[in-house]
Amino acid sequence: MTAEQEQAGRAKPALKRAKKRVFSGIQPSGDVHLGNYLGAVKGWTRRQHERESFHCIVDLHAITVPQEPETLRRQTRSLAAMLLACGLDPKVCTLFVQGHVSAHAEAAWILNCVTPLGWLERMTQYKDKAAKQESVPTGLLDYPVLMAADILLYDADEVPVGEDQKQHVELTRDIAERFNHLYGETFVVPQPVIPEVGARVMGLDNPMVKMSKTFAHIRGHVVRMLDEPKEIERSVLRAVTDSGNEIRFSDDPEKAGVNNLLGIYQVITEKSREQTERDFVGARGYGDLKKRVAETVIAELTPIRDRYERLMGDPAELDRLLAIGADHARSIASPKLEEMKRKVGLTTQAH
Ligand code: ATP
Ligand code: LTN
Repeated sequence: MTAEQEQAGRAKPALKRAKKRVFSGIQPSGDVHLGNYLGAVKGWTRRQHERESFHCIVDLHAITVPQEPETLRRQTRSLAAMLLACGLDPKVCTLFVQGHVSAHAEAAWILNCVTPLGWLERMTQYKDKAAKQESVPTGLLDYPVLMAADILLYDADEVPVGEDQKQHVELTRDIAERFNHLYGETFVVPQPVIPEVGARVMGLDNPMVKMSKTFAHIRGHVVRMLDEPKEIERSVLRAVTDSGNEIRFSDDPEKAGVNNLLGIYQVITEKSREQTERDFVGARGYGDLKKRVAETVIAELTPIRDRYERLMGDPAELDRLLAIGADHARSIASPKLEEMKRKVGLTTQAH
């Protein structure tokens, strides 16, 4: 390493801001489900007033697996309406579409050039998704570098995600540290923020796998945010449990189904673990538990569905809000990208 690079690698004090900055993303790759909501989106809405928040609809990530263009377009707008319906307030936070801010793709290219291939090949999500494809697009392998670009362009302090994304945020930290070391202090090294409950909502049909858009076609796997109350009731009442009748939290894999239902109830009601268990003292078996959970989910999702329908009635207004979000995002991302280019030598002027 040159003396200049060594000098550049010394730590710079963390940025001082009035509020911590948060960045998170969600793919417009299918219907939003209870796992996305409880593991990520509900927390975003709760914290948006205490943090300077950026929430991004990551369409460039969505195309790492095949997408029908018209469907992708529709889902992008629909996801924007859903996030607003869940409570993200465009006057308080920044909501935008990743592909509308070209800095993300440019920054990803620069970060690609400092990311060893072996780091990407180790990612468990890549291994899982690649195993399901006959021909693996390069973008699928590169997915976490684009995610690092998303986060680092905004100097985010915190990245609120479900448990499945923790490895990607850790990789982002490694990439940030490597770039800082090679080119001088440039990026804030972000922290993953994983909720204590709800970080891994499991499939109702199989409590050993995480609830996922990928399995949404399997009947009874997900509760979609837009499911009708009858459908929600049917899925929850059919949820796989065990042959016992004890309603309590447990790490026992046998009790994963009951644990999942209690977790869903706890995140929605915002009660403690003890209070949650107390609510089911005297319940008559899992039938009562499921009925109560179904009612709780329906009560939470019904107003969201109503707001979603209203928002989808005015697509021009949705597009206007997304354009404002992208303008603001660009005002932060563009100077950061310029700084990256300068550090790497991609501009003719060093200062
Ligand atoms: P896919 O399963 O197709 O990869 P996904 O359902 O995981 O998609 P994403 O858009 O990748 O959806 O994730 C959006 C957010 O929801 C992320 O923060 C992710 O960690 C979180 N999330 C996804 N599934 C769950 C789940 N089952 N429990 C808790 N959080 C989840
Ligand atoms: N990979 C994430 C989506 C995502 C994201 C981000 C999350 C893309 N960019 C930046 C947090 C921060 C997922 O949820 N599957």
